[in-house]
Amino acid sequence: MTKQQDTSGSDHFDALIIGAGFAGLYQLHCLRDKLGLNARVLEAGGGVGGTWYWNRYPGARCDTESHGYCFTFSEALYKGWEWSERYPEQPEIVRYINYVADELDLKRHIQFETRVTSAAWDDAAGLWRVETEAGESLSAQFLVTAVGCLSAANVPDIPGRDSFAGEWRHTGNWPHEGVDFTGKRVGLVGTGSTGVQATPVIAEQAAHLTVFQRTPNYSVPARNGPLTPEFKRHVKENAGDIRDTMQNTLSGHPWFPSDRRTHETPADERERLYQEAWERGGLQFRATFQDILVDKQANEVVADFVKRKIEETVKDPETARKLTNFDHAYSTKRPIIDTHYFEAYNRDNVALVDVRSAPIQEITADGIQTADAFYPLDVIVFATGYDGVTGPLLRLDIKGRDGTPLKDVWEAGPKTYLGLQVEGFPNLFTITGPQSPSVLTNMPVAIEQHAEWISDCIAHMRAEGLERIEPQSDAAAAWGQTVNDAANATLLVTAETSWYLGANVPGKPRAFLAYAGGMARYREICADVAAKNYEGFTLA
Ligand code: N01
Repeated sequence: MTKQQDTSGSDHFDALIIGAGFAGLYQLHCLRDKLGLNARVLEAGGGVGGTWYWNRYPGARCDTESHGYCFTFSEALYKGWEWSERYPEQPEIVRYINYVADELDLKRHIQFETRVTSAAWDDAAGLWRVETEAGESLSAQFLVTAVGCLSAANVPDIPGRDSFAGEWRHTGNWPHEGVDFTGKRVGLVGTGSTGVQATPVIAEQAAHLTVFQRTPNYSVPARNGPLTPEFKRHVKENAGDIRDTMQNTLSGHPWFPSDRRTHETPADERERLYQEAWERGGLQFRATFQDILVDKQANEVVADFVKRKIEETVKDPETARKLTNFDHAYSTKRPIIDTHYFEAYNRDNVALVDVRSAPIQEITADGIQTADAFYPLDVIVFATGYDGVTGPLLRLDIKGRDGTPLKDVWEAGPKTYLGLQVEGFPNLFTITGPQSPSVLTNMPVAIEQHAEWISDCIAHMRAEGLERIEPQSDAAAAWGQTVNDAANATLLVTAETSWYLGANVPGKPRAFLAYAGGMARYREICADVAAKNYEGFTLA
């Protein structure tokens, strides 16, 4: 592709894509190889992988089963890769993403170690002007963010944090060389998906591990293990069916939820079904009955089952009590699966500290001081999550028409149309953006649908000689209502401490961040909008 420049002398592209994870790679393939656009990916990291490039913490593994955690748009690509375990570990996922990038010859159009520091819409020129940390200025007609939903780390601003004499790390920005816990007293703050994965692995190596828990979480055994040759063959022979299932189910996972209702099923039968699901393990546990996220009493049945399992596993009754002192209904925060998390508390070198009843007050040079005790530490691991979904977009410092910052438009929470575009920000597309199914689904499925929709939209614009697209006010407002209605129809909004509601970041507006109506329904809505000549968008 020949190099182009705009009138200000900046390198100019048809499309700039920010991020080289699953989303950025597939978007580049769609725009460059299907539409023939001059496209470039800008990536802050030194390699492909996005969240998996940065999240190298001990125990980092995907919760989606490996045969569903990959691209399905190309059967050859799908069949050309073989996963080794039921849930892929971080290094294997990075190898997979490199396999995709190499097979599709994508790396030559990815600019690594390039952090975008701002992006501003130039209305007169009809293009996006993008600045990088290294001082480079680029421009493009289309700007696509592929920055992931969980890439802006939430490091708690605890007094004294930076006076800690030992090493502290956030799990989302883990050193490539790893952290050696041998002989160390380790403090782990946070018990979400990440803390639950890291706990048993750190416990194996550290002299002592203290887990600081603010909110207890439900978790179900993952039951990871190597894939059998029969299963690998089954996956290759049924690639098409697996893809169909993922595209037509609520969550984008390679299974359909049961259509059973809790209170139409006798109690002993429910217990048997939950026991079977527990033994099978994995996220599919929550799909044993169809009503656990909409019926409070049905949810109490499953919550009680999980609570009993934890109580049976954890030997110390006081620790078990702290681990089951739930403040939310089952699965209303991101459901967790684990490998020997609760068992880790039976080890002599692991202790649980409840920082809800006795909050962390400060970090000193030697450890963590809570309201009722001091814990001497050599290493602190913050598994404290992310400024989810909106955070990665807001830190790009995006300015739309008239220089309006995105953060002003989203002051009271995100406003989008279909989670794909924002009014006042022409030609900006947000892959798995706020108010799309994003974090409620299996990510590669959501990413494929978004990247294809964006690519089809740009193809349509090119074919029709159109240069700009942005949402209409009414359509965006109606979509906001649809998103709220979908969330309010579930128990998801009752989890007061959920990052789905932005509750984990001080000062973040309270708004449900994703479309909860299901991936299959969302796919239909987006297809319908496109079929109706991009209804709700203004194209000029
Ligand atoms: O983060 P989280 P995460 N003092 O926000 C606590 C995805 N993921 O990194 O609940 C003390 O869930 C906080 O407490 P509370 C997945 O979507 C996927 O674990 O706010 N504690 C909570 O316990 C997941 O949901 C995979 O009261 C503080 C924890 O830190 C998302 O990433 C693996 C605190 C944060 O939990 C985020 O998961 C891992 C403070 N000041 C993650 N601030 C796989 O697919 C926060 N906490 C495998």
